[in-house]
Amino acid sequence: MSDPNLKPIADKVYAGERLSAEDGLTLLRSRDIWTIGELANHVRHKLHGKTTYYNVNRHINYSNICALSCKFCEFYRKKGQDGAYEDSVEQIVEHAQKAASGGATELHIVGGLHPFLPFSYYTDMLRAIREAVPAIHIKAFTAVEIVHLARISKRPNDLAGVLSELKAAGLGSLPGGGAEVFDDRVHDEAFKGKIRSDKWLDVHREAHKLGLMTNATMLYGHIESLEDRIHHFCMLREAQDEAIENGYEGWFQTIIPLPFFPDGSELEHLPGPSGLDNLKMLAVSRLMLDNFAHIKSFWIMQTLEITQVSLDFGVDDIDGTVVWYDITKLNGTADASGGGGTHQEVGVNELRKTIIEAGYDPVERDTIYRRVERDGADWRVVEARSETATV
Ligand code: V47
Repeated sequence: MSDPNLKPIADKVYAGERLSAEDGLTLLRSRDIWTIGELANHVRHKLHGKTTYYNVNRHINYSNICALSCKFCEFYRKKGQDGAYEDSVEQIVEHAQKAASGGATELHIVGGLHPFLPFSYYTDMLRAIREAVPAIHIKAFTAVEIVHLARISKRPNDLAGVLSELKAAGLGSLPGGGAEVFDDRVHDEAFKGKIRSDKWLDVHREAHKLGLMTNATMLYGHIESLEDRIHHFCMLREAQDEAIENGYEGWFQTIIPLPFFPDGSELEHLPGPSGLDNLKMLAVSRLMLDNFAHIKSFWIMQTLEITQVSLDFGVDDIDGTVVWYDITKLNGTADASGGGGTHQEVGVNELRKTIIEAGYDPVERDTIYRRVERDGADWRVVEARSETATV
């Protein structure tokens, strides 16, 4: 241990005690990446041993037209602007059918806050997918979109009603997007107009009460401080405590820390986080979120290489085969066309190889972490979901 400040924190981790916000800050300020990794790895092994989860999924970004203009976002366009698009329900069903015939167990569907599409577009989309490909899990709409849907369906205060209607139409769970960083200063500077943390957490609370599982994210490495990052972890941990203590039927399954990609955004002048920062954030997520079962690396943003190393730094979960991704564009080798673009796909064999090479055991899961057995594009769930939030 090269940083003696980490000794009392290590004692707590080995004793299974909860870390304080101060501890979190000490970890983020420390340059002793190996000790931080070792501590996170200890917790990871205690919870999951050598198991590393991955899933076969497809991301669908149904429209990039957005009423908001978040400074960190290179994805949004205004209606009529060059590059703006919106998929019809038929086009989305086509994507879903392709995904299903390729063996996907999950569709991850999100888009901008479209100013003109009616609420029925969203329920029609869910119903049409459900009818065309009944076995596939639909994880869709961030909390930001849910609040938008509540507004356009003229019931801004009835989040439970909106979520129930979406659930009845086929919604299976909520993704973790749109959380950004839970801080009002950062909110007002970088994504003013978007919902604040209280609303984001309200949506997830209502979803949990309805038995919908949800995920969480944090977008870091832009204008937030280290204190803001820790505050974000603490708010998520509290919200998860609430779900557990009240026996809600849903809860947070995983956090996906998202490193900021500056290219093409209004914050392009910022450098974005380094590989070391990324590893540290994944590890500190594992250490601070003691009531979250999983820490997920989204390889699209972390790269497959950092993802592989991160399995020794607290990560037990990798998203996924992905296929197409519009929100950030890689200029690396993952693009099938050889350049930057939105086709970002990794095959199951490559994902498994990445995990095995790192010394871990790959386990395919569905969206709610049940084990999946696969024969090519055919798959079936072979294990029931674990009953508690942390295992
Ligand atoms: O909400 C936007 C972020 C999120 C940029 O729930 C950016 O399983 C980096 O939430 N640089 C969408 N990030 C991605 C997301 C996600 C991904 C994988 C799995 C899950 C899950 C959720 O991407 C947005 C926003 O926070 N984002 N712009 C950017 N320039």
